[in-house]
Amino acid sequence: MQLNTLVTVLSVTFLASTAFASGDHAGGHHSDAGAIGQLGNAAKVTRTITVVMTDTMRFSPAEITAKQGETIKFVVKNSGKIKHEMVLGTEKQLKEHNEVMKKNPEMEHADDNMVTVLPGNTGEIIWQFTKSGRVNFACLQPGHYEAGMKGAVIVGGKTMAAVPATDAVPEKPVAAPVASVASASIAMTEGEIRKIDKDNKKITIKHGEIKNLDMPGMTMVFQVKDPAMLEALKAGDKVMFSAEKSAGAIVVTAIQPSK
Ligand SMILES: [Cu+2]
Repeated sequence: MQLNTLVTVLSVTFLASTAFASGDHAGGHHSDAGAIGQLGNAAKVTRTITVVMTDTMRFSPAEITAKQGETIKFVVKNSGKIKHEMVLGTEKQLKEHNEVMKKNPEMEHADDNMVTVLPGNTGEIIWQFTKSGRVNFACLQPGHYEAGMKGAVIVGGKTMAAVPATDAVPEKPVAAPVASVASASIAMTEGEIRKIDKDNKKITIKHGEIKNLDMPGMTMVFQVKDPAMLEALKAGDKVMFSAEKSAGAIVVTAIQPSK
């Protein structure tokens, strides 16, 4: 039965991939990036800023000013001995995200507005600050945000107080898709494939809320239960999938094209 299901899923997926090949790839309905700006174009970078992260739970510099519309390349250096990350967001987004990290410490992010950096390494974020106001950043490794590992980018000439805290994260969960092909107990989540890594049996999906994991929409790297699941998939495909925690990882257990 498993095999039959898989074969069906794969063949349907193949047809769907073809259909979507030149289709739209907006898929922005779960994006919470709009409130803080957007992924920057490397060709439009006007300034490079090095941000150092330390085990004293600080960013240096912790306050950065930017012009509205400016695209900044952050070179993010981890000078400590433990893992750190820089995540851009509104304060509300960062707090929500911090709670999700506590519940799912095994999760691996791949959103454009963040970079996780191992000790001694350097990462990069290219970000365009499209709105004036305050864009916060923080390290969401467990306990680091609470310890004060945060900072802000002040965009434009307006004072911080003059800018209302806008936030695109929906208060109410988006209606859950009806479970169909996968196990009846786990609802399927909608998503768009960003990257496929066959060698490491991993798939990066920009996804909606994953109810069974109590996780809001974001872009994440998942393991796959069976590498054969990746065969007919490619970046840009819209899918429905289910994911579960298993052996310290978050694993995609079923995936199919969405209509
Ligand atoms: Cu940290």
